[in-house]
Amino acid sequence: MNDTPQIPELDIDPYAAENLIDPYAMHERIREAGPVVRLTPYAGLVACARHEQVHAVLNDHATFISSAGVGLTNFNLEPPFRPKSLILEADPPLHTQTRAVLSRILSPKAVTQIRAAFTAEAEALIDRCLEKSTREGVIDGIHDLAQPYPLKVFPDAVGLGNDGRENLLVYGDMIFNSMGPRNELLARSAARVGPVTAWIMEHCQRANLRPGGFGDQIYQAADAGEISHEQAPMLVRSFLSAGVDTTINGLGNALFALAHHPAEYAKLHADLTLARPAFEEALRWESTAQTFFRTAARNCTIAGIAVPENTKVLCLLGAANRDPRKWPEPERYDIHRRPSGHVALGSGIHGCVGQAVARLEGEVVLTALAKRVQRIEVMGAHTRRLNNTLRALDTLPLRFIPA
Ligand code: OVP
Repeated sequence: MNDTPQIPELDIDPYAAENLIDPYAMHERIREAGPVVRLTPYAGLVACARHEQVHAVLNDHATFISSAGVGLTNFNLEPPFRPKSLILEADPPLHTQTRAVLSRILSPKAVTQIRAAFTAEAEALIDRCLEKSTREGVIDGIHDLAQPYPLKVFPDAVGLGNDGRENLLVYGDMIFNSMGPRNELLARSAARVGPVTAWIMEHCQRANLRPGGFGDQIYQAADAGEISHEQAPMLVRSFLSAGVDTTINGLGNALFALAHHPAEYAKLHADLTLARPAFEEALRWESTAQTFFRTAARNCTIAGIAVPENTKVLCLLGAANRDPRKWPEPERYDIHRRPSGHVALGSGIHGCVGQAVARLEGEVVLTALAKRVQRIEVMGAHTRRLNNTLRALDTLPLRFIPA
């Protein structure tokens, strides 16, 4: 007699190139195998792909902790590749203290103060894209639009100088690869990162941050005694780690979704108030951060299945966001869907602290686009930039037909 539910085992490597290129068949296999499964290539790990369990794990931060790392590496067994983030890779009470500071700096109220600048930059960029599209017949949705926009507005808001911003791309690629296994992708970004880490830390120093920007505001919180002065540069590092590669790919994926769904784009063009919901639905449909891990702090259960202490729990956010148990016709990109409850920005106490800024970027870019561009034509095959965590495009050839 054995009434303990058994955990399904699947011989699936989520980091195999074929699964990074097209994760959706893999998502379905993991979701349909059970609420929690083992993946044989990674001993000691369990994976959740259904919305209910992903949501439950993310919302039980006491059982499923972040301080042992939110990637595949268990920091209880192996040292972190860089000093741990004071917010991402932290639990309460440390997390509570640092989160309060970043949360205030990135609050919806703070976002009203950057809206005008973010809007003006979006309009100028779409004008440049339209002009190039008209002149050359094709633009690249990533290199001409999705990449330059966050690389301009976010470091401006943080208060970084103009030089060397491309270092943020190299660093972001490295951080998000480091959350997966030590595969070829990680080796390649580690080889590129070299002097970039020192550049990043140098630009976390107060002297290199414009007074009044998001970065300087962290130091003001240290002046006020809310955090220590030693913690301040590490929290600026979180801005520089999490604020650029994420939104670049969120915008890139939204542009991809709209380019491949001309009827949805036509609705957006006809009604600019759909820009924000169209961006939100793109986050659900093609989740920028595909995966995050937690670590079981003690022997526990997921959906009644025993999970031993110190087990790494892989949360497949992109799979949860297409779980048919949660979403009708989950494969459809539908800008009239109101996808509340999606987990593309996480959920619970670690839910994206920059989400108001991310949504602002999505809204103003899609608004400026839809205002000026009547139709988007796909001009050829897109290519992907494979990353262990991010769903990222490398190229997206498009033509913009002016309104
Ligand atoms: C998506 C994130 C990602 C990478 C780094 C950090 C946060 C950090 O806090 O350093 S959240």
